[in-house]
Amino acid sequence: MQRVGLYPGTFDPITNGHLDIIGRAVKLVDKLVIGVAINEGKGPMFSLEERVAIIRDETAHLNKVAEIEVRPFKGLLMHFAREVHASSIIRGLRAVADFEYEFQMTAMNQQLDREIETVFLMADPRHQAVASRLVKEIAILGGDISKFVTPGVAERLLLKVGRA
Ligand code: COD
Repeated sequence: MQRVGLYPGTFDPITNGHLDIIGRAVKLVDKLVIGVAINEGKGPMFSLEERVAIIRDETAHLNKVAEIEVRPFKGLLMHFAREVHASSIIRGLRAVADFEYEFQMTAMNQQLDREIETVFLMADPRHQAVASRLVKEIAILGGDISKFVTPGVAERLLLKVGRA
């Protein structure tokens, strides 16, 4: 049976930290679904369509390792996980600060569906501090974002904040 993993997130925009997790996750599953949450509450800078398109571009080369599908979703994560037949949910852990949030979310999700395991991959030390929110702030304030995102993402981000 095909092992399907689901990597959900807001990805506003996708960073080198997210891409590192994706690059490692594709080695663990036959198919990786990257679930892009609408997450209007977070007031995303990039529209859902833009975030999906960026991720498709940035992960196309990984399709040779495992099948990758980038899909938007709204509503409950566990409903979406069932819809895509995921047996695991992949999350990245950066620091202790992530732990409490992730722990609570996983505990709640497990109450909703005990068949689906959440798997945590530790952030690579090189990307441990990278967060979409901070990358956007640096871009807006005129800093160099080239260490945190790919050249393709940097170009779109600088365009978005009027620096290109
Ligand atoms: N290195 C490694 N991992 C990283 C890095 C980095 N530098 N940056 C981020 N990550 C990880 C995050 O820890 C996370 O695991 C993942 O990448 C995605 O991160 P984000 O910030 O893009 O996405 P989130 O955390 O905002 O996503 C939250 C969800 C959309 C998954 C969540 O809100 C959700 O499930 N929403 C659906 C509604 C629902 O089901 N609610 C009930 C929950 S109990």
